[in-house]
Amino acid sequence: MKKKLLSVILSATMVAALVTGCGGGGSDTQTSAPAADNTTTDAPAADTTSAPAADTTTDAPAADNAGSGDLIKVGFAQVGHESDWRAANTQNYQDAFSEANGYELSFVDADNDNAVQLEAVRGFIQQEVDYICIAPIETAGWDTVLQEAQDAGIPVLIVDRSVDADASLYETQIGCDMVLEGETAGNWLAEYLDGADAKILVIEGSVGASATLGRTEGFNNIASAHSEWEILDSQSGDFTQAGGQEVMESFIKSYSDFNVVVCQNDNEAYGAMDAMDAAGITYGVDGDVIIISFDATHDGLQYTLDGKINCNVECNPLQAEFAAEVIQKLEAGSAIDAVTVVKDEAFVAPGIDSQYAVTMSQEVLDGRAY
Ligand code: GYE
Repeated sequence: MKKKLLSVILSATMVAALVTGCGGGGSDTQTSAPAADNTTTDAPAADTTSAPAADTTTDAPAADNAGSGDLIKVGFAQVGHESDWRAANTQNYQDAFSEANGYELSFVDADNDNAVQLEAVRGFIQQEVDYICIAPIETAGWDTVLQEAQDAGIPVLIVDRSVDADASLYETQIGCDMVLEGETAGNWLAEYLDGADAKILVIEGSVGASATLGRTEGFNNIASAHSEWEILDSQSGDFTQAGGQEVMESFIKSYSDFNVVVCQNDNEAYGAMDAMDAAGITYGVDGDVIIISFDATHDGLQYTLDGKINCNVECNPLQAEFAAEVIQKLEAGSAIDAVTVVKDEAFVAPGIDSQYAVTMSQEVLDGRAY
């Protein structure tokens, strides 16, 4: 199943897709819960996952070669296992790219190490997989290896985060609009504060990740229009709970006067809450400090429902169906969208009304699939 010719044809369709300015393709993710069994591996070495039960949660067109023994080989170079979001995203890929669905998935957990991720992609090229999905740890540094994949005739899908490489080096990009997420957080804060002063601490995600860069840019776009806001400090918590806790502990040592903490994912928020609990600082709707989080995973929304996180901006990790759909289109020789934007919502604690967010309820939480 070599893709050399197809890749050339696709470059033409990609240009057409870019010119028509596509985005989204109605990408409203409403998939049901992935299986609870999380098979994320820690091993950086390429690991061909065995097929989980034939339980697919995607709406993507069924692979017509399912069961024929002619599996489509997909290599997935995943960021790591830093967060609940990531675990849900990995599970979603393993479910969607199962043998029962017609795929042989080679999964590599790069453990947030750029060199390991580049090595994984080169391994997929050597294995002569049919498609490569990359969730890039950082935006930078992809040109050479993407060129190598293109030279080998292997189409690449950039998933979750984005790259700053030339778009002609990959087929498509699928993911959430991180700048919009940051702007939503900022717009909600402006609405909530209604002109009151803000002294803001930001716990950023991993350095150089598009999720970090985009959320920071979006939030700053709104903050710059509010002279009554001051961003006191901004440090990376690496999208982990331990990182969030560590950064918050150091913020608490350095700043005695703050009333907003922006955590760029839920796990960082859990760590920040632990640090504030230990220091006797109150937060949430009944506390002194407003907490904004991103991801809106199940546990993050539980904290939002409990009034501990004031506002939680979603990033939907259930994105594999879009990747599968693109691959099926490429298999069929059909045109694909250059960019698929996975849509997000935002959620606020009970008692808060917002034009930017849904007020949390038990019903919303019960409907959460990840
Ligand atoms: O917000 C964070 C994860 O790239 C959108 O990565 C993703 C981010 C997500 O570690 O929890």
